[in-house]
Amino acid sequence: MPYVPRSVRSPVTSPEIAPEVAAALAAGRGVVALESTLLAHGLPAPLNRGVADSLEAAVRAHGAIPATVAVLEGKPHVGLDAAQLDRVCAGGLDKLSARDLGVAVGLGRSGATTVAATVALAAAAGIEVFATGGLGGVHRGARESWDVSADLAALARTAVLVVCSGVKSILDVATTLEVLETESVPVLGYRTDAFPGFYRRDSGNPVPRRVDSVAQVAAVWRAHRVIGSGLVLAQPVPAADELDGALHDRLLAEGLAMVAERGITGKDVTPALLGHIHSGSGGASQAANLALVRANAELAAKVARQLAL
Ligand code: PSU
Ligand code: MN
Repeated sequence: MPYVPRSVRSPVTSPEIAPEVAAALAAGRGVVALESTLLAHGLPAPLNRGVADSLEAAVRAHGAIPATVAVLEGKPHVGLDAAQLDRVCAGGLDKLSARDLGVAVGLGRSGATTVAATVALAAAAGIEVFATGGLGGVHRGARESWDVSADLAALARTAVLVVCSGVKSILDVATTLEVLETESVPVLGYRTDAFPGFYRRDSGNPVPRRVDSVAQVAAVWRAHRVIGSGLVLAQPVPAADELDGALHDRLLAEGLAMVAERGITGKDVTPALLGHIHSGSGGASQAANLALVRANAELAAKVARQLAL
């Protein structure tokens, strides 16, 4: 972060690191950061609590240590215990983007962290691999609304490798890819030539570069990370869990109309759209969401392990 005197310290740059995570970092083992907004604001309770466990288990199963991130009573945490995960999944937490971290600390609030906030805290803790579902990006209609996720700005200034299933299909995907190019964020397709569309395997856009092995990912990351920007490693939802295309397009169109009609803006847009798709698809979109996040956590663990070799 530029123009800040080195003597200035804050919990935002010195988060509380769980003992197991601190030990893994000290030993040079692979660690994967996980965000909490997808749990608290992207999925309903009590489903989200099981997802929290299954993501952490997926990371462990592939030889890395998970570190779920949140702010509790004004304290940023990297790595949560079971009771803290209960708290995150119980509801009522703020949705914290990067700009909200200082506000939450200063006012003693509790909140789940978005991609933008999570990568800031993960980087502060010394973690460079992160897994999520779908990145935030440029919203449809952003030419009027100026609604562009802070996730993009965070990737522009943070050296972190984000494993995701592309950007959320509720967004203007082509424009989001343009912004990632402008911000010097490389985009790699993992065993795909098509940039994934979150619930769908193909967003209709090509990936700038395809990779087929974790060793290739690690080689690119080792060379890129000194630049200071992040990297997107995009993996499509498993084929068996992909949401039906016609159903997806119908629910998305309905959701966009509902958001416009109700005047929903700002940070409430994404949860409202995901909620509409989840409730309208009879569980199919949730199944897709769970499958893709779990697969991303697994791939992130493999990358973190490779980087720790
Ligand atoms: N991935 C998911 N579900 C989610 C998100 C990602 O599978 O809910 C969250 C992430 O936390 C991401 C946020 O940072 O959506 C983007 O919100 P916004 O568009 O308001 O920036
Ligand atoms: Mn927004």
